Formats: sequence, C-alpha cells, structure tokens
Amino acid sequence: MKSKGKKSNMAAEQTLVLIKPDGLIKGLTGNILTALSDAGLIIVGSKVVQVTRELAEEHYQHLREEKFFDELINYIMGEYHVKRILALVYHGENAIKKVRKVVGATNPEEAEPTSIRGKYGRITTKGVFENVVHASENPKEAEREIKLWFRPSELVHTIYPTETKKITKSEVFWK
Ligand code: IDP
Ligand code: MG
Repeated sequence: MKSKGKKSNMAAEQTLVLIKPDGLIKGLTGNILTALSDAGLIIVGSKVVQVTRELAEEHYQHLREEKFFDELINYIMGEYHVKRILALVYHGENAIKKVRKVVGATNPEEAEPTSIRGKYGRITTKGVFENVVHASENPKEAEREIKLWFRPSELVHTIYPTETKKITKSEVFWK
C-alpha cells in the first residue's frame, strides 16, 4: 500500500559488515568505509577479529552443503591473505538494503562496477568469490550474525533485547 507523502515509520535496522581478509591485505579498509559512508548510517560497533574455524562455520552454516564451502571457510579464516577481518555493525533506517546496495552482488563479475565488490572483488582460479566484504542479507540473518560476532557491551546502541547476568570469571587486565 502506498502512503502519500507520509514519512515511513520503519524502525532502524542494524546490519553486520565484515571487511574480509582480502580487503584488509589489499589496504582497502579506507576505501570500503568511505563507500559505506554514502549509505548515511552510523557505526555502532567495530573490532578486529581472528576468525576461528568454529566462528567461520557458524557464520556460513547455511552454505554447509555447497561445494565451495571448505574454500570459503579457509578464505574467511585468512588462509589465503591475512588472519584477521574487521567486523562492523551499521545502524540506521533500512540499513540492511542500503549496505547491500553499496556492497554489490555476491559474484564480483556480476556486481555493479561502481559497487565495492564490482570495484575490488575477483574470482580465483579455484572458483572462490573473493568479494572483499560481507553484509547481512535480511533482518533475520542480521540479528543472528550480530549476536554471533558481538556482545551487547561491544555496541554503543543495541536494538535487540538484552539481559543482565551476574558472572564470576577471570579477565585479563593491563599489568
Ligand atoms: P553474500 O555474501 O552476497 O550474502 P552468500 O550466498 O551468503 O552471498 O555467500 C557467502 C559467500 O560465499 C560469498 O560472499 C562468497 O564469498 C562465497 N560464495 C557464494 N557463492 C559462491 C559461489 O558460487 N562460488 C564461490 N564462492 C561463493
Ligand atoms: Mg549471505
């Protein structure tokens, strides 16, 4: 249904972006963040992560049956480039679609030439889509992924319910 001149009351979304190991090793972080700033969203969390096999397999669980799965896990773990990624959470209205638009299609050869993947992605001779960034596909996936990669305390603003639990555990402090 179309609403005439009425402002959308859509709630703000959050979406997970990962600058993948190829993006980091190629020094594309600045270019990628600049391109993403066109979406007019705000960053509510960011961190550098060394991706474990467990995290990689959980993140890409929906692709477990694909023939490229093992290569994909190696790729995101940094086996071909560098063993880290930059994880970010973007927040704002329609954040998921806006970021996917700037990021471009999964296959870098099919991505808009002006999109991040169109500009910087490639397909290796082994058939891995080295497409420089990950971006959540839909609200359900965004929630699952943000909760997988970040704790509530690592975000300056949360949109999913949280609870406070008392825990006793050892933590590392500066000496
Ligand atoms: P997306 O990253 O655009 O959401 P997904 O289908 O979720 O695309 O796939 C996750 C990642 O797996 C892609 O970003 C890409 O790196 C890799 N991938 C997806 N499809 C293929 C393929 O057909 N061949 C090789 N790698 C692929
Ligand atoms: Mg996906």
